[in-house]
Amino acid sequence: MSDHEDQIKRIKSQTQGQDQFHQAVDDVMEHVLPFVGDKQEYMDEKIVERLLTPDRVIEFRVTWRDDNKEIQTNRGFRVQYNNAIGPYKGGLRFHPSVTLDTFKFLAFEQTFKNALTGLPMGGGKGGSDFDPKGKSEAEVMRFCQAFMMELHKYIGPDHDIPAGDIGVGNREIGYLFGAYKQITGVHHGVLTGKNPAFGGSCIRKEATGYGCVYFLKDILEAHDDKLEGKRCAISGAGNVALYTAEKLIEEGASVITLSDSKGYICAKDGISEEQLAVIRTLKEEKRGRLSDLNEKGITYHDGKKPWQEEYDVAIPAATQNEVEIEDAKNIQDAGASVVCEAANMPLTAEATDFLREKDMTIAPAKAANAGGVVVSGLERTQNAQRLSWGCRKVDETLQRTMKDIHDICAEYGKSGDQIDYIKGANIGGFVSVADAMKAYGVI
Ligand code: NDP
Ligand code: 2IT
Repeated sequence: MSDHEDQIKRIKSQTQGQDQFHQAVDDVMEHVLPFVGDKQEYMDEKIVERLLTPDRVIEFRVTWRDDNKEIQTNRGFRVQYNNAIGPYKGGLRFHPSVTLDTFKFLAFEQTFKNALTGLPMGGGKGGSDFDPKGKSEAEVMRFCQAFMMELHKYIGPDHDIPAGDIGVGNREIGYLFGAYKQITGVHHGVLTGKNPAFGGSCIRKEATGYGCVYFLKDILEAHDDKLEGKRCAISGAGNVALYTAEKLIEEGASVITLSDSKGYICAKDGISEEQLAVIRTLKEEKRGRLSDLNEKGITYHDGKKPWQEEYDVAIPAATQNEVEIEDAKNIQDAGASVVCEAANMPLTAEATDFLREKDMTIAPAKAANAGGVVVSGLERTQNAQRLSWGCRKVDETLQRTMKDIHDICAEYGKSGDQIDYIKGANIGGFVSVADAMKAYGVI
């Protein structure tokens, strides 16, 4: 066993139960270890060993009062994983299932994703086991204020800049930013994903989904293929799924499915623009369920995932490990040739291995969904400049950056006349972080 494998084994035994973190580490190290093996400078500097532990983990209590005047207590987290390239940057997730493991895996992934963007951003992630579902507006607001009462001590525009993720959208960012401003008295770019009315960037809301579609287009072009006419199955019906769907339809592809945690909808001939607008109102404004939808040509499938339909491209956009081995087999049977990971780590390790063996092109999350953090980076730039850019400038920069990320993946992932995007993203992200760490010496 090599030194590195020994270190990974040691870290895993010291962090038992953090299975998602281990899965993310294994995914990256599968490609990074052979790459660093013959590079003395990375070996001498013990870069891999240093990257196995976050810079710091912050865990705190959030106490607030619900509408019945009862006191509620939740757990809050911020994992500041690595700030070699720039201040910690990454979203906040509010979901009842989260643990420290969730945030460690997400912050580890974010470190390499942010490096791929070429923007000066380190990796972090945080959030709470608070469940916004079924809570009143006033409860969500009070929770966000209580959460920020503690979080504000650890963040800042040159230190750590959170944004949204599952359960944290425009509304929550508004409450969080309002609380930060009230506590500190300062109005600056400490959060991204803000409403454009008070410092947010045009296209940030759409950016992850749009970026995913731009990346998919780049992949298809590299394979002498095109997006127009492709049938796409999407899981999820949140921020990322909805704006992926919007851009796909705009580009002439068809969106066959969307899903939420209770079931999926299917439109054999594709969801129309008008139907998507209805779905957006249902999910974004009414916070309803897909089962409430009543649209011609759209069927609802309770308790099922969308992968058994027929399509060319699978786009998991809900959550981690949602595509299990049986789903991977369905994706293969569906006749798909590309899986574009819009969610973070949406495939189990087993599902990834199965699809790689079948020569499926997999666009890994740290490249394919980087569009969100790219526009977050541009929001920081605009805030620092005290300017607000036009939508076209942001969108063009997003498209160009997704193409640059594609080219980094192609450079480091070339294998014969194929591109291994997972390998390319892992090594490409690692090299940037490792080179910065090397320059700082032993700290
Ligand atoms: P949202 O909260 O807007 O939507 C999440 C969607 O995923 C909902 O449809 C939700 O269904 C579904 N979902 C969540 N958890 C589960 C679960 N455990 N099982 C099944 N379905 C689930 O989140 P986003 O769209 O922002 O995030 C989706 C994914 O994209 C996440 O992996 C996130 O980390 C990633 N991502 C997000 C970015 C962003 O800018 N927002 C940027 C890059 C990546 P239901 O409503 O029923 O819970
Ligand atoms: O996973 C992600 O990249 C995000 N949730 C967005 C992070 C950000 O800082 O915009």
